[in-house]
Amino acid sequence: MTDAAVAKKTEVNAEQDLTDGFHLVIDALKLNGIDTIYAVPGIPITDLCRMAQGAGMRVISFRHEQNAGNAAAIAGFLNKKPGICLTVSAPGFLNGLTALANATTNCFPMILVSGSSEREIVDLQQGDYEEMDQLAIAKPLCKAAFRVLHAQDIGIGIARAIRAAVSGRPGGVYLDLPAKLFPQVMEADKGAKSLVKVIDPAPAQIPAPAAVKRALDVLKSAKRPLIILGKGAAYAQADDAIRALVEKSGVPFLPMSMAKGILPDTHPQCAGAARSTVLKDSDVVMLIGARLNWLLSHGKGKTWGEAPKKFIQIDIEPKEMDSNVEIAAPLVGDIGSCVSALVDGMGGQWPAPPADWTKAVTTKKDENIAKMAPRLMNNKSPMDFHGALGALRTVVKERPDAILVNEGANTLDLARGVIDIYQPRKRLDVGTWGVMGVGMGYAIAAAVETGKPVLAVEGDSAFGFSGMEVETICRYGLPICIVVFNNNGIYRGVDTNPTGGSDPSPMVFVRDARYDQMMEAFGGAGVRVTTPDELKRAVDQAMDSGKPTLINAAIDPAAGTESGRIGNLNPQSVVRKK
Ligand code: ADP
Ligand code: TPW
Ligand code: MG
Repeated sequence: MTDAAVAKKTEVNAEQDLTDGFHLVIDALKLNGIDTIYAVPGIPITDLCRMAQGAGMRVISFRHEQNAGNAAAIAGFLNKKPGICLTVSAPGFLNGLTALANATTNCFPMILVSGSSEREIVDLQQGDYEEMDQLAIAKPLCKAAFRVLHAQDIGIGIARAIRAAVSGRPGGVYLDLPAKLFPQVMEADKGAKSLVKVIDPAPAQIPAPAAVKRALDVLKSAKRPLIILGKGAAYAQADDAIRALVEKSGVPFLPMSMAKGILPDTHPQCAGAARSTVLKDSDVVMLIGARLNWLLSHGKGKTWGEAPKKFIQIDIEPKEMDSNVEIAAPLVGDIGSCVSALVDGMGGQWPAPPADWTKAVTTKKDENIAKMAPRLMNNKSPMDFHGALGALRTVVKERPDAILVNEGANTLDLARGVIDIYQPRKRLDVGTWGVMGVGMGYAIAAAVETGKPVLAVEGDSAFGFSGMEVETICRYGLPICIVVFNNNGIYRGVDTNPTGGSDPSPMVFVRDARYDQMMEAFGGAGVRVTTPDELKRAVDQAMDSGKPTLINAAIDPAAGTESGRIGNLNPQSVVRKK
């Protein structure tokens, strides 16, 4: 057909036998079971947002792309299928890119779909509207990056993006869709045939039997074994197999932050409250979906003590093995398959670890829990972190199916230790980068994807990075309760300007800021509390009502410590003049 004939046909007969790039993108996503898009609309994807909603997809429209991107990333983590973030070109794309890079770093599957300007103009750098070579910029920050130039390639492009995001080690994928693609018209039946339903997007990766045997031999040789569960284990959704392995082996387990709840923190074998002891004194450590990165002190040094260690590591990414120390028994495969193979290989009877080890761990853990208990029960005003967290710990105990989102420094590090988690994938936080700004994006996606109540525990600084999304929360009426730990600043609210000048210290904010009024501005509920009892009552009420709520919790500005629990990574001047 000539262009003129196509145009005529479009007008007359659009419904019956023509389709275009807009429809094909939507149809391709839907065909692959993707029903939600996290977006900020604008040229050239405005109509795509509108039409996706028209086609029955959930389109959650954000105030900033970074938050939409974080939402897509955590949706990917929760669902084991890529979350979709949709942005406009150059600035919108760049705003989404931080989230794409963060998703890749954390092994969360997401696809950043960005509209882009006209290729011919971009490549000659002739100054198009929002001109940028987005594909080239995205490439080093994600697992894979693709561009689709022709409507008939949309199906393949989306299929490749989905498979790249979820197969092997999951991660971020960039998909570049130039403005000109969307109105490209094609015959509807040809369009439908061009779509691809991805078959088995994340195929099982079965470990070799010899590798399974090697791992079991090393485990059996242990006098002081330890299992470390990472967020890869939470992602894998192999909860029953993991529980079987832990319980059959009798080995103490230590959950990394987002792996808390795969087995409840109150499980008798949980060694969370004896972390330093088990890291230092163990002799065989089985890592399941956890990397030996900075969060585990790279598997060496003081944290890991003098005792020689042997590591068994389960990971889908072969290159992860020996990344920091020698891995005595690498087990490459998907966690479900690897853990099931281990359980099968253990047979009917498996020797319990030496009782002196398990007893030592339990004793240490009970001691630490007992030491902490009175601090969590204090009802001081202004609150310290422990008093406030003691109240929230009870809330989560009473509402184990709620999802906890957590960011900040003291607010993060202390909450991680204090608040027990009882079910898998119920704790979402700053992850591998320790990044601030994931809070509202994660909270929104958690509510949208699961329909469960969300409790977001936020440092006042952390909250500020994505705080404008309270409007989004109110607009969609999401059951999210935000608690801002308001200590007037980053780490603490007591720093002063060393020169005595009128500028405040870079570490402090407006004193006693009314974050609660931000929520009220958009029709949600805002509450200010000053004691743990008030805090508990306010959170209970918010969670019972399901209404968007922000609780401004006044925390003693002097209570926190510099950098929370990772002060050791914070370089400080030794020749400070002021
Ligand atoms: P944490 O921060 O909790 O210690 P990491 O993000 O460092 O966890 O590690 C997660 C690991 O899990 C990554 O190395 C990733 O390759 C791995 N992983 C993710 N999904 C799977 C899976 N389905 N099977 C096996 N390994 C996985
Ligand atoms: C994207 C650096 C780490 S923690 C933090 C910042 C700015 C805020 C700590 O203050 P908060 O918590 O949230 O009030 P609290 O309870 O200790 O007072 N930019 C990014 N990521 C990081 N990690 C930083 C800056 C940082
Ligand atoms: Mg603070």
